[in-house]
Amino acid sequence: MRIAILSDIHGNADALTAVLDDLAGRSVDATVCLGDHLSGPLEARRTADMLMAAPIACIAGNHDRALVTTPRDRMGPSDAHAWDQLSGAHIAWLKGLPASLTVGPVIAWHGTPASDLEYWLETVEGGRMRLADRDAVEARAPATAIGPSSLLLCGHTHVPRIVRLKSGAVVVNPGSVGLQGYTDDAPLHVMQVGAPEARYAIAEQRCAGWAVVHHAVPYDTANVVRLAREAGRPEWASALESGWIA
Ligand SMILES: [Mn+2]
Repeated sequence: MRIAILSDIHGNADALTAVLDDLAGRSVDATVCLGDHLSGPLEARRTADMLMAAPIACIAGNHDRALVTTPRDRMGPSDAHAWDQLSGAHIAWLKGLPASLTVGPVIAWHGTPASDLEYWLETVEGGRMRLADRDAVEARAPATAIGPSSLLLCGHTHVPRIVRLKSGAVVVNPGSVGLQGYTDDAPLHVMQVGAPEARYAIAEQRCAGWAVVHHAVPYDTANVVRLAREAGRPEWASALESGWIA
């Protein structure tokens, strides 16, 4: 089995286009997308139209959940910007997204099995993100239904990683298609990849385990950087342009 893993597009239709073009030259059995598809100061409508038309199995992220559960006047700026572009059909699609999905030995979540807001493989410390301690990673894993050949997928943190559990199962975060840096609060921290390329991963099952390849796909960021600036989001513009938070 060979599976393409996308996550955290955040309305960046140009990055998604580059990833799908890159994928078109490779052969996979399935493509999954791990949520936070639309929120941000970019092109939510165009992104939703692309995802709804593509043979991609999508799950909901915390921002997708917020778009269908939070009143417009209580949304953050990223959710509100996306909401204003969406039609009833887009909202209906969002409402139908599951919180997790299983494809053979592959199980996908946005954050952890318990929460779409929790970081699985990272810990925030001193305002930065680092690889979580081994016990913390194990504690966040599902207690049942995984085995040594399981491939467990998560997104949400935008940090590409491969972590092997004591059970032999592998946890993969493909990184983010659309946004290579952000700041968040509670607690305040910065995430930055340090390069602007769109990220995704391909995992292939072999006798000895999963062979995982992380891809970094360059694309023309001029359009999304302009959109972020026009929306008054200089932090987004910086992350989109460079992968760093200025
Ligand atoms: Mn998220």
